[in-house]
Amino acid sequence: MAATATGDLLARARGGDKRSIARLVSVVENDDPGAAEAMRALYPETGRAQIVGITGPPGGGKSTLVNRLAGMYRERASSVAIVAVDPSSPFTGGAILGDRIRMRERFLDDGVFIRSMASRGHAGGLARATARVVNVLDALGTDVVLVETVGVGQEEVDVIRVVDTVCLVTVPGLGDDIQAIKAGVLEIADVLVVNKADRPGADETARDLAQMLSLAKDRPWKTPIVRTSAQSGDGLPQLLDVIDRHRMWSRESGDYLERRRAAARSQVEALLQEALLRELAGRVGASRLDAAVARVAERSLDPYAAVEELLRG
Ligand SMILES: Nc1nc2c(ncn2[C@@H]2O[C@H](COP(=O)(O)OP(=O)(O)O)[C@@H](O)[C@H]2O)c(=O)[nH]1
Ligand SMILES: [Mg+2]
Repeated sequence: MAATATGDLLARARGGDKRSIARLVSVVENDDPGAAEAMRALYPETGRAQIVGITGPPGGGKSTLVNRLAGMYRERASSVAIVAVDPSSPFTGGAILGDRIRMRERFLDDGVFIRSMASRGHAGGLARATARVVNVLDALGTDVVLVETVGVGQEEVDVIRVVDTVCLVTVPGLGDDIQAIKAGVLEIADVLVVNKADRPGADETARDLAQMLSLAKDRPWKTPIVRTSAQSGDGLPQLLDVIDRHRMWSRESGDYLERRRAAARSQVEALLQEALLRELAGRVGASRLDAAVARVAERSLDPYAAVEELLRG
């Protein structure tokens, strides 16, 4: 996109034009031409939105919860955005599209912006694309950004790192699945949600989670466990309350700044890595690289020696 075109798009998006916001979000999400210029213009205005993450295994009721939360936040804020991220899907389709249509039906509300993202061809990975999208929404004055992501693996953990408060959603009777969640995600959860608490077994699940927390290493924030029924709305005010409490705690304790610093570091380091790799690849040259790779494949050179040789020039 030409510089003036990006400028025009920015101006319209800042003016609140929904189609321009959607367009701008796409440009930045896909790292299309104009993305760097847009980010440069918008970045100084980021840092104001409350960013809440909802993660957990599929089917736990995350989308239902996010819909409810969006409605509740809308009662006290003029603009709310939902970013639904599905790292397990190679394209935006299937379940997530269904979610989006259901959400659209619910929100004919102009104050709610909805975007779904899958892991299709994002420059620098889905986590960074999510960070860029959240930054744009933040800079455009969105009060609350809700990030929903299917969570179990590393990419999902990376996605959720962009938020201020991480809510991990489980359901009664997960049994061994709770053990699976434990590994990667439990330590980054700020709030544990036992959703579908209208079903039997919610108390046991809450107890299991409390026990797992007691075994985890001590952290200054004591992770609360909230029982909800996203369907009926039971427990939702309590969840909102706990998210607010975490926000206040993290601001007062400085945890918030630490997190933002870590996020900034990973963003800069990732870009630096890309830039260095590009520069080095240019210096080494494709033919020398190919020749070294061929020798490594033939076992006449080991990979370490190959790198040393290539860097020596
Ligand atoms: N019984 C019960 N069902 C729920 C609750 N919340 C969501 N569901 C249902 O669980 C299914 C999966 O919900 P969804 O929000 O799509 O889950 P997601 O995959 O985590 O986003 C849907 O059929 C929901 O209607 C709840 O609190 N209680
Ligand atoms: Mg969902």
